[in-house]
Amino acid sequence: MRTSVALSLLGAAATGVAAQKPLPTAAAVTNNPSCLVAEAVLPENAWQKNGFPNGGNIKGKVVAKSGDGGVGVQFNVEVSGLPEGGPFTYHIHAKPVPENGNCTATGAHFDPTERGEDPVCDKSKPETCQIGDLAGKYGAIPAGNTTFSASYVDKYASLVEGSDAYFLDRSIVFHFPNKTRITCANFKITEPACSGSTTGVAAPTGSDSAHTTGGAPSPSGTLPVAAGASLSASSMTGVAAALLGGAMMLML
Ligand SMILES: *[C@@H]1O[C@H](CO)[C@@H](O)[C@H](O)[C@H]1NC(C)=O
Ligand SMILES: *[C@@H]1O[C@H](CO)[C@@H](O)[C@H](O)[C@H]1NC(C)=O
Ligand SMILES: *[C@@H]1O[C@H](CO)[C@@H](O)[C@H](O)[C@H]1NC(C)=O
Ligand SMILES: [Cu+2]
Repeated sequence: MRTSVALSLLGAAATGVAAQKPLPTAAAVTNNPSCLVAEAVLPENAWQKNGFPNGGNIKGKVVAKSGDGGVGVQFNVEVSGLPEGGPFTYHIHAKPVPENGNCTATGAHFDPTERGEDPVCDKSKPETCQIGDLAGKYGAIPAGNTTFSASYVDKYASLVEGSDAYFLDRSIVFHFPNKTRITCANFKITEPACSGSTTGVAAPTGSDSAHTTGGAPSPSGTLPVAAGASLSASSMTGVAAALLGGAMMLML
């Protein structure tokens, strides 16, 4: 009796170690700048370029803007011309799409909390999912649909350049059920942050290795900065912009 109790306790402790390794949790973002709008527009004929004759004629875009009151990011997803099959997943990936459109070069899912792929995302605990796993958190594109639209607010993504959860210098990738990449696009800022927007440039947050790998180009367009000033993204790095933003705040 005593032995079996001890053994079962030991067993519980052993499985407990494996099963209860806590997943990191993403912090809710509350300081997203208002007015800023970014879009990732899927390219024409991507399925042919990527070598999938059965890849449909997929078109569409993912629009991202601040949720109400700066809380999270509202994503509006609209896709048409989906191929047969499914369900199709889609995610924010860690790196931008290069000039040649190669979706494989976008790397893994955007995962600043480093929770990894396993276990799969539990929709009821979105804070424990990869920030980039939008299909995991809000649902994949169902099988048999040639069109898909969805709109939701993700609390964990950031539009504040320099923060770990900032994703506008990254990409969105759509997948076949076997994970092969059908099409992909980069986010581009189409509307700058409002002047007087409370936030826009984050205080520098120290090293952000995921953010600086691969020489990721800044999104084209303008960077949101304090006091409504506009700076050309191509003329400076995000770090320089963040430092300048900090300096401007000191001056004001
Ligand atoms: C696409 O990118 C992947 C990963 O970087 C690379 O291995 C592959 O050769 C690239 N394909 C083409 C056609 O450039
Ligand atoms: C699936 O397709 C139907 C008909 O085209 C459409 O009404 C429905 O909204 C689509 N489902 C989603 C999730 O977009
Ligand atoms: C994945 O699925 C697509 C669509 O059915 C197919 O064209 C492609 O060859 C598959 N890739 C692999 C590696 O099985
Ligand atoms: Cu993906």
